[in-house]
Parts: sequence; C-alpha cells; structure tokens
Amino acid sequence: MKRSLLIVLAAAMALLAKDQRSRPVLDTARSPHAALRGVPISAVRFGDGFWAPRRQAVVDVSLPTLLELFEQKGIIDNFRRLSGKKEVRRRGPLFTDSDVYKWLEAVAFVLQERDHPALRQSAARVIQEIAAAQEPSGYLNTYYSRENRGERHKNMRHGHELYCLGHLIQAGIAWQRATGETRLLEVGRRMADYVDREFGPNRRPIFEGHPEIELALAELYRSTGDRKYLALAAYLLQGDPRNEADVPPREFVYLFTIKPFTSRTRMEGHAVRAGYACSGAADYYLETGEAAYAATLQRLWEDMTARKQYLTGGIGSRAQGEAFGEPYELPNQQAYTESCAAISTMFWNWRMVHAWPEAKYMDNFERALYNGANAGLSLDGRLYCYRNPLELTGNPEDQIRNPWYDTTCCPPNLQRILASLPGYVYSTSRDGLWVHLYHASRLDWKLEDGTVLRVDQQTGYPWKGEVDLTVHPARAAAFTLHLRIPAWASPASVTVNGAPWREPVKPGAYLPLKRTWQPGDRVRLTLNVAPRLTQANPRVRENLGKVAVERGPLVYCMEGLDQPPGTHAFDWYLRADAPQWREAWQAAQLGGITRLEANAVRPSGEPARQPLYAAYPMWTTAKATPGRITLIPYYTFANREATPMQVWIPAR
Ligand code: FUB
Ligand code: ZN
Repeated sequence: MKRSLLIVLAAAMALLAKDQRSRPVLDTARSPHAALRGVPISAVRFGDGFWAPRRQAVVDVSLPTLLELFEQKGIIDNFRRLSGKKEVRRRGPLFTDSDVYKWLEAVAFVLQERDHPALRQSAARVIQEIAAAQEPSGYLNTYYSRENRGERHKNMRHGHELYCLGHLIQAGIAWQRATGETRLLEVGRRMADYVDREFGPNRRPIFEGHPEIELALAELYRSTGDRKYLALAAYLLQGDPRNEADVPPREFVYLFTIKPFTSRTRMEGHAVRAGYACSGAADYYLETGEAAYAATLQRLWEDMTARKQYLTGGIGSRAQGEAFGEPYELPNQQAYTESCAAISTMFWNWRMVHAWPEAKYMDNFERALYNGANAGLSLDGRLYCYRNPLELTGNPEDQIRNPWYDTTCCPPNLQRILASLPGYVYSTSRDGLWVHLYHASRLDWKLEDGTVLRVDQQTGYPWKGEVDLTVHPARAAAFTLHLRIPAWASPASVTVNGAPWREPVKPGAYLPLKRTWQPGDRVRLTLNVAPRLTQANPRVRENLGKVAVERGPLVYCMEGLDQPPGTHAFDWYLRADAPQWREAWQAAQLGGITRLEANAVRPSGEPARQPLYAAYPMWTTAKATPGRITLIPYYTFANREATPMQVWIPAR
C-alpha cells in the first residue's frame, strides 16, 4: 500500500478512536426521552482526593490480581478449551464468563481515562482468547458448550446465558470507546444477532432469569443505531407468556422479568436482578418514553427508598434468595446487601436522573457509592466483600473480606464502577451543565450548543464541605450551572465571584445558577458536613432506640478495637442529647479518614455475666459510666482485624 494511503488510513482510524472516546458511559445523546447527556470519562481528569487512592488501588492491585486469579482458577482456560488451545475441564459456576467480561469492561474504563500499556496488553490477550472461542454461528458461552451443549436455552430461569452475553456486549462497547477497536464488540454483536435470529415473538420464546442483557442491548442500540437490539430488550422486558408455563408461583417473585416489567408493583426477589431489571427498564424508557414504564419505575424507586434500602444504600436483606425482605425488614447483622446490589442501584439512579433530573436520584447514587459499594473493596485493593452487613460480631470466621469467591461477581463490578467514576460527575442539558458529584477534577468538554468549557473543581470533599469551581467557557456564554445540593447538606450556601447567590439554596435539589459566565468565574459551594445523627423509621424494629452517625455522604460505624479498653462496642449508648463531637483528621489511619468521637454511657456491670433474661431492669442506663466512643467511616470496616462493628448504635 502506498505510504500516503497508509497515513490517511491511520489518520481516519485515530479520528474514529477519538470519536469513540468522546462517548459517555451511558450515551443518551440521541435518546429522545433523556433530559441529560453524559460526559465521557476521557473529559474528566480526577486530581488528588478521596477517590484517587481507591481508584489507584483498582489499577495497581485489584485488576492485575483478579486476572491472576482468573488464570489460577481456570476461568480464562474455559475459553481456551473451546478454541482447542488447552484440553482441560471447564471450571467454575456457569456464569464465570461474565466475570471476565466485567473485568475487561473495567480495564476499558481505565483506558478511556488514560493509556495503561500493561493492562491494555493483558486485556488484548484475553480478548483474543474470547474471540477464538466463538462458534461460527455466533454462539459463545463456555458453560453451554461441548459436554453441556444440549443444555443451551433450556435453563433460562437460572442459566445466565443472556446475562453473560449482556456483560460481553458491555465490555465490547467500553473497549471500543477506549481503543476504537471493534473486535470484542463484534463478538458480542454476533452472539446478539444469533439470539435475535433464533428467538423472539414469532420464533422460539426466550427468557433471562437474571436481567442484565437489557441494559447492554439498549446501549448496543445506541452504539450501532440498529433498532433490533432495542426491540430485543423490549421483548425480554415484556416477558413472553410462552415462558410462564410451569413456573412455580414463588419463582414469579424471583424472576423479575418473566411477566411484563410494567406489571411489577414492588421491589422483591433477588436484589441484583431487580436492580438490573429496573436499570434496563429505565434505559428502555429513555428511548421510548412509554408512560407505563415511567409509572412503574417511579413506583418501584419509591418502594425501594421508602421501605427497603439500608442507610448505606445497600439493598437485599435476606441471604435466602439474596433477596429483598418485607417492607422495613432491614436486619443489620444478617443484611445480605451484596456489593453488586448496591451497584445496581447506582446504574438505576444514573438512568433515572437522565430521564428526570432530580437530585434525589444522585443523592441515592452517592449514598451507595460512598458506603454500600465503597465498603466492598478493601483499602489495599486486594480483598472484596460479597455481603456488606451493618453489624458484625467480630468472629474471625465471618471472613467478610476475601480475595476470591466462587461466585466472583462483586470484584469486577466494584472495579468497573470505580474505574468509570469520572463519567458520573457531570452531565449536560440543552441549557447547560449539571454537577452531580464533587471531587478535585478538571472537566474539558463542551456544552450542547458547542460552547467549549473547562471546569476546575477544587475540594477536599467529602472530608470538607467547601467546593470551589472555576468555570472557563472559551468565551463569555449564557448557560445554567446546575449544582446538586445533597439533601443532608443543611445549611448550604453558594457564592459566585464572592457574592452570595441571589436565590435560596435548597438541600435536596439542583441549584440552577443561570447567568452569563465569563472565563474564570468562581463558584464556591459550602455544604455542612458536621456530624449528624440519623434515626430509622420506627417500623424498622431492629433500629428502635438506636441512632446512626453520618458526616457528609459518609455513614459511620463503631469498631470494637477503637473503643475504651476492656469495653465491648455493643455495650455503649451514644449520648444523642449531647454527643459533643470531636472530629480529627487522621492521615495515617485507614488511608486517611476523619475520625469521630462522641459522648456515650455504658451501664455498669458486664453483660456476659448477666443471665440471658432477668426481671426488668437488668440493663439500663439509669446508673451508667460515661465515656467517649470512636467512629470511623463505614467503608473502612474490617480493614484491620476481626472486631465487632455496628452502624446503628443504642441511643440515650
Ligand atoms: O447470579 C450470579 C451472580 O450472583 C450475579 O452476578 C449476582 O447477581 C449474584 O447474586
Ligand atoms: Zn456480586
């Protein structure tokens, strides 16, 4: 080929790659019912701050070690045996392919931010193994092949076949957006085409017991423009009556999409499945605006947040079925609260805020981000929680953090959410820019009218409540800067170029700063991050008479090893009437935290020496010894040694 032609080709490829890198995590640019559009990961550069060490641990430790474990456990070999590169038995549960795809998606998000040659090369090798394992028909699943080939599409309720495909498609899209390469996406697309060809309303029925593919198909539609993928998502969300024959009634609860999604009236069944189903349904709404979807989504969101969600943003109270419980059934020690379930609420909230830009969705997102999901990854990036309970007895056998789980869905899910975090800070709308999250960062992007815009955020959030934003449009421009004022941040104030903003600053809403912005204009947002006490609805029986401590977006907990020597964490009653907080920045503790101390009392005596039951009053705070208790952010629990932990503390 002529040199000039090669140069033109290379330039065209570079342009295409650049175009892909400018696509956000959720690409609603052409979604007719989206009020907001995402901003690509590549446009937001995080500086030092709360998320920097967490995200660095993902890149340096978590991603490489998980790949090593995939190799050790034979999870990548599962692909090699299909391509004939290795003659080994298949290992792991039937959904292990999805974990590899999620890992790839996380790597792709890292690369969307900046190149990382070692991770890129590792991922490229894994992609080769995956592509080589695909059948000519397009079918690809390492479990339902060879000796299990006859099981294909027969175990639709629990088989995870389309669930795996969903993760493959998402990885393919993220990889294309990171590198411009379409190889992985083509693998996913071929399998999606195979499913579309073989199954559907006028063909064979199909069903996926674990929703996930719906989100992927919606994004595949956005990515390719081919509407058949959205139609397939709609078909799966609507359910096919042919699938309902011989489903035991209790499974209807569990299988969130076996009946039409719009027939759901409450959050129930397996929490991750429900959270993903709602996310996929919100995607479908963003594309179609169907009123029945809007009504169902809002009803379910209300049910979750008013009755079934933990203070940490976690969902799923029961181990049995990894499921939601009854309204207000929110036990602390038994809380199942799978990391993936908290993450599913983040996907859902992100879609909801793009449809209906209300602060409550990103408040809820932020709650799960800083607490329920954040707790899932150890500070060193090597260990993961599958469950994130709100109370632990301190029994070392609990093994709450582990490097590996047979069902290792949570580790790569945590990786992909942290790797993609810059993509969740901003959105645009026709009238301007939306600031959802606060973190030291630089945005280099453009408004929807084409105005080139840079925004610098300087902040020590969430430890500190001040956020300084400097707005640099290329030239003076009239637009609205919408700032999320979290519901907890009372009082909050805003100044622009040093002058108080003219309208009231309402917590729990986006504050629209509408004006003509000059390059260099300064906004200072001040959020009250003083420690606060939170009470649960009295119907949450387990939390009666207890309080939780929050500071900014962070939920706090007590760990036994921080409490006065010789006392048990569970014996203390927080002086809710006069806590007399002391806040201390501890740079060397738990990766750097603001530690809290509060007044508390401890009834005299030793519960371990009391009978199990005795005449009232056996244990009261009437005669009590005062003391000071110590609290640390919940996400740091169980990072030192096995010790009792509690979020909800008896109050006096
Ligand atoms: O079903 C396999 C995995 O288990 C999924 O990723 C999660 O929902 C978890 O519950
Ligand atoms: Zn999980």
